[in-house]
Amino acid sequence: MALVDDVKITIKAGNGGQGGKAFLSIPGSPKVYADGGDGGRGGNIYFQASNNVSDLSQFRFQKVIKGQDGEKGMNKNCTGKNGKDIFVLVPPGTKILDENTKEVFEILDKKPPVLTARGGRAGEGSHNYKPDINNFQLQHEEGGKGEEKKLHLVLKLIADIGLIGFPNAGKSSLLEKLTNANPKIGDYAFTTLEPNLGAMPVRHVLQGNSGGGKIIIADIPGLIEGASKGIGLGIQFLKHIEKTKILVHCIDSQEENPIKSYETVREEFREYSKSLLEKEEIILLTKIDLISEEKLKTQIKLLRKFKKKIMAISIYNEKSINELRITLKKFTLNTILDR
Ligand SMILES: Nc1nc2c(ncn2[C@@H]2O[C@H](COP(=O)(O)OP(=O)(O)OP(=O)(O)O)[C@@H](O)[C@H]2O)c(=O)[nH]1
Ligand SMILES: [Mg+2]
Repeated sequence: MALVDDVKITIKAGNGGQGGKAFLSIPGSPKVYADGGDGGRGGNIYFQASNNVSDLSQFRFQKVIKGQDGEKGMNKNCTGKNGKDIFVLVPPGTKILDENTKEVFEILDKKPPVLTARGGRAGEGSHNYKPDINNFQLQHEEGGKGEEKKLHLVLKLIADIGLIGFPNAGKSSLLEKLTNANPKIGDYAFTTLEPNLGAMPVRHVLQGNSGGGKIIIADIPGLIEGASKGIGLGIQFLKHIEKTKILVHCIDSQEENPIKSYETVREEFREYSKSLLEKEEIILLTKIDLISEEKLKTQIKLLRKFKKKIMAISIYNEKSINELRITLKKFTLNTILDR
């Protein structure tokens, strides 16, 4: 599924419940007692990070989130129930911009939920007021209105590993092999239009660690010469790999000129940000089932000049995929233990 990383929504916290206006008169007594209870407070809306949510697609169809209203106060001094608070779960790293105040909240892992809209104040019930016996008008209060905000949510993925390279290099096929993702795969350039994310489980590596962990891998659209100037699909999606621990630079092993292919992608990186160039990187020759062993040796020899770790895989060769898996786990283990 394509990744949704930019949405606009409205949130409206619950209104406070109206204060009760009940009164009590005792037969035979001229006295009237006001006994309307207070209303309940309106439900708040919080945002909280969850590792079980991978993007913002839940908001594609749910553009308004409404908090629960507080209940009305009732007679016999009964207070109305508070509206239930809502906790909206978003991926860690989601930034929330309040479109009116321009305030920005960042939702981070292991941090307490962030209150984004406060529920309305509870209305005071008539028991707080002196009853006016003459006209039996009992005072009470309306509940306060819940806060309403227009929010702009942007997700910068916090992926551990980024798959990069020319279109058709086999990036999405590899993501599918390594993770639980089901990206679109096609025998043509620009099959992937939006970044895909997948989680690679690392349970056995983290034995003894509660619950195990997972490595998040991002597969991004292919880059071509001039991408930084908007050619092809552009480079705006590079923001999703800015924070990764390591990049896997995929090169189709059938490439006539793997050096040129490698350098072209690196050149586009340079235009975007230097930090991407400095990031740790593995050069990965893909589709090696389609070439001879000799050709593979030549390709590896050519690419040695970049002084990077070079690996070679075919999605049809389990052994090669397993070796890659082990290497990737080694590179990212510390990140996962931190989470
Ligand atoms: N024989 C063989 N074909 C592969 C291998 N990996 C990928 N392919 C094929 O190569 C083509 C491109 O694969 P994708 O995974 O869509 O490539 P991509 O890099 O994601 O392409 P874009 O999304 O366009 O950038 C598809 O037809 C795949 O079936 C491999 O190891 N061996
Ligand atoms: Mg793809």
